[in-house]
Amino acid sequence: MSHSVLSFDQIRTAVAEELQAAQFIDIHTHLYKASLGPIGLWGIDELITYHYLEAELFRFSDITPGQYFQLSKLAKADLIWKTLFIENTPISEATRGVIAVLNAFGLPTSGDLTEARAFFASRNLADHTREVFRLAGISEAVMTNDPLDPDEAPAWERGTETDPLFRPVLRLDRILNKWDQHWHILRAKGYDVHADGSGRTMAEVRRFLESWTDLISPVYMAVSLPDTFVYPEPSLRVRFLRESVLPICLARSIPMSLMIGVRYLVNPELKLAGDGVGKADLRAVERMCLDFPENRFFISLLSRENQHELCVYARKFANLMPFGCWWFLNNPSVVEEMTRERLEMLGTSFIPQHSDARVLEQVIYKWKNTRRTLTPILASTYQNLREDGRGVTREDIRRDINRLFRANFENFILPKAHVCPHE
Ligand code: FIX
Ligand code: ZN
Repeated sequence: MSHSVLSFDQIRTAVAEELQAAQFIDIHTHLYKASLGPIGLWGIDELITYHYLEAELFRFSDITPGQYFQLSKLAKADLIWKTLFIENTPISEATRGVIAVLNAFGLPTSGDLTEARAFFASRNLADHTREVFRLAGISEAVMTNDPLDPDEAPAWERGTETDPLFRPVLRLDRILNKWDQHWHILRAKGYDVHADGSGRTMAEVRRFLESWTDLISPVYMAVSLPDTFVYPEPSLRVRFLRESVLPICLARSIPMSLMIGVRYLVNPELKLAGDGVGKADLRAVERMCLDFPENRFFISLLSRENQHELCVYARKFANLMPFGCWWFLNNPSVVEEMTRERLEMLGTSFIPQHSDARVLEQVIYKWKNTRRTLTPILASTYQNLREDGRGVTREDIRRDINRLFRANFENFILPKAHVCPHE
């Protein structure tokens, strides 16, 4: 295969083509494999009632959240469509995303939702999912699986089919952040746990997590944490992390994903759309990486103000893998800043993006946007390299894109002994 050096002007086209051709791994989503039952969201009415769009609706419409949440799903979607897509121009990231999905299926992007509803109603979910992944250019999506979710857990306990398009994750928010509301569920399942963490609580939570690790084989464990997260501190959350969670992650060679910086329900009336953002104290990440040098940590932070210091910490700790432009950061203007500083400080040793998709078809626009935003960033980076004296080939670009969007994740979730030395 020719390894010819690209000209300055050929680089951008080569980057665009290689990004388009590459199949990405979407390392954090809220999508579900079909055998978990009807908890997975898909179709036009779910796309339009995405909580990002609900937040935007209340800025344009006089309807109150209380009135809105009384409406049926179809009525909510009709109101959002009329308000954000007809009476106003859909130029925000989330509204434009719905347009991109409709366009990807050749559906009208104006008028009413009749044709779109008929289209999605006609789709077979398994075939539709494969088509959506093809359009998005992803080979698999990593789920968010909650062992204490009453809508999800029973399906896992009854037994589910493995689906190569979806990878499981054990999500721990109900244990680590809401123990007071959930300890009794573990007790009812026969685990000798207590509200105050006394007695055999830590060992029993470890036993519960070990049983779920055996049941679902998660590729990592995960938790979202508030901007106020502190480590170390004399809290139950930190005790669970130190005595239950991280020891299992180490024993099973499973990374821990910490997603830090949420200010939960700053406006409770907005429900899922009510969360805000706060700058976190990353000395917590520093100490965890130091205290648990054999553990591996995926880290995603919600505050733009935390991003540069996260790059610095990633240069200090090889067991720290920065990933994604999370939630309020997943907008081209911020993605550009974050990706440029990561490339400048980390080379290709990070994971640029995840979709966080909650509705199946969102992966189409979220990954289209990622390719569109990253093309000029990667191209200018390679052009600088060329000008500084090292030619760039298409094979370089292909290898780097594979590392950014596949190999960094695949290697990080593999037991340490299995990492291929040349990767
Ligand atoms: O904690 C999380 O996984 C967050 O991504 C979600 O809670 C959040 O609502 C979301 O979907 C952001 O994109
Ligand atoms: Zn998420």
